[in-house]
Amino acid sequence: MQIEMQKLFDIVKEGGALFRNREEAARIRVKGLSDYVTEVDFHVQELIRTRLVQEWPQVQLMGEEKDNSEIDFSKAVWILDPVDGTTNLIHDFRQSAVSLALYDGGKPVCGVIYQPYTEELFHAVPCARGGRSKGECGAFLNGKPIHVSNAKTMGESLISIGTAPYEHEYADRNFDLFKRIFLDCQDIRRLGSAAVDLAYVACGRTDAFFEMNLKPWDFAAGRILVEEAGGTVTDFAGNSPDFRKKGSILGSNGKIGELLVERYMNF
Ligand code: 2AM
Ligand code: CA
Repeated sequence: MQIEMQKLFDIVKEGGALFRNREEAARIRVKGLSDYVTEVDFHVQELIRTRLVQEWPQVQLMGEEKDNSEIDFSKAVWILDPVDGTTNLIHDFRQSAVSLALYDGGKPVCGVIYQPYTEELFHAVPCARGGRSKGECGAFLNGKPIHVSNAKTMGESLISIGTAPYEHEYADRNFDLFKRIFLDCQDIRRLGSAAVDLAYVACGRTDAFFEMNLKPWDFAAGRILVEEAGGTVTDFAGNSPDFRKKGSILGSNGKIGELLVERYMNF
């Protein structure tokens, strides 16, 4: 299927502009432990859903704030997180993004991550699939090609972690892992948005990012970005993740991901 990327950019930017509504960001519902949704999340999803249906009426939508039980993954499906980094949004911490990916027949077609605070728009179109979308293939930040870092050792790596705050039963295991990695790398970061984390790996700001049990909309677009920027995205055992399911995600420049799996993640 053919997607005109500029249309998609306009849609995610329109959605991202709604992040600045502090009144709506203060209207919060608790979905689970450390798992929140605000009026902004619903508003952004509804706006983007409406626009996508206008442009591509045949494509299904999987979205964080809707029921997804009827999705047929053998056909085209948008995977949308209207606000990735909702806790950050609530605190006006300014590290949140719209994350939107398109998969068709189980294959990635394109991914877009838009960070409205910095007006940074990351996008990727897989080259291996023969340019299914109009425009160039590869990974880009505001239209310029991006690439993962060249870091080859732990000592030169800045590593972004995800704390899985909604699953405290893994806290001991997670923080033990963070400590072992922290002692060997340059430093660690905790941004609070898996989509932004993966976009930062894709453009080489960090060398790796990992978090347990992410949902498809947290990583669907970021995965395409990292892979098209020359990196890898796996689970903690180094295997390819299933974009339809919840799972642990490790995105990296390739080399640092290999080191993390070999030396630290073999619990
Ligand atoms: P969100 O802000 O869209 O909810 C933070 O640790 C990362 O985990 C964010 O990308 C966040 O996305 C995601 N997240 C929050 N709650 C989650 C849950 N219950 N399961 C999986 N990922 C979650
Ligand atoms: Ca979300």
